[in-house]
Amino acid sequence: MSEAVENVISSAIVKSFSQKLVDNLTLDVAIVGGGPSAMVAARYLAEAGVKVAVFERKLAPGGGTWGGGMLFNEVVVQDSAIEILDKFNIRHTEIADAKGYHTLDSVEMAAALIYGAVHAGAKIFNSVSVEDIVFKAGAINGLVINWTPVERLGMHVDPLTVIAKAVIDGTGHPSEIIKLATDKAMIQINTPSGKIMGERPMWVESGENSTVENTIEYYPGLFACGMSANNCSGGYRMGPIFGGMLLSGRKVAELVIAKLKK
Ligand code: 48F
Repeated sequence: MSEAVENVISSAIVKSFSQKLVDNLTLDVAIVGGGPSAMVAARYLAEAGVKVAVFERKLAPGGGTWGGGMLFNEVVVQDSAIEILDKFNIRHTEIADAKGYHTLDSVEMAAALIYGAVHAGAKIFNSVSVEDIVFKAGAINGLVINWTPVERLGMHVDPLTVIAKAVIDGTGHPSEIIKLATDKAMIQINTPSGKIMGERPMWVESGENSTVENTIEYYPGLFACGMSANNCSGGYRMGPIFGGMLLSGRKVAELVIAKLKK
């Protein structure tokens, strides 16, 4: 090796990352946010042969999974979503006096969801913030992205773009992408008011069901999953129970796959 090993390493990283980014500038599906619902969606989409990438603002994908309930790093999942946990090889223990509900280690869950999505073929771009949508002639065409440190430091640096046939808002409680679409593109979304209805207070059973029900196409080519969907349609919050998130991720993948087939 004539070149210094330091340069071999640097050059390999720059080339390999650049290739990965170039390969993912045109996608079937762009997912914003790397929370639990998004990771499940990414895996199901990738397994169906869909070209999908996730753009996550933070250094570590996983969203609200890591911290469990109030930093006690355990979460709860109910029977209806156990087959998704099993698919990702996430271990769980049924609660002795609450049949149908299981506890599991939130760090194991976050790690397994990320691993499962990546190994199925989804690409994750971490430390990348989505700051806008590409909106042409009334249609959602993709995302406007920039490095999170650029966003955080308020640096005056122009972004790059990613083109996609479908966009999934998996940004959690704030529904950042749908908010951008309603505020800046001034579109009416698929809710009774045509606007984001806003998340309601805690009601576990209702929130768990509505998270899945509210996982819909909000505008042609623009879907929401997880807490973003609940915020859009005015569902209740549910705290550290995650079955609804997992089922929402699977549902949004099914909806997008059906749409892409049309
Ligand atoms: O909120 P989050 O974990 O998404 P989720 O799949 O799951 C919600 C649960 O974690 C929990 C809950 C369950 O009972 O209520 O809160 O709905 O993760 C959302 C991710 O999106 C990222 C953010 O950093 C987080 O990791 N995110 C948000 N806005 C952007 C973004 C953006 N503009 N660009 C990139 N990533």
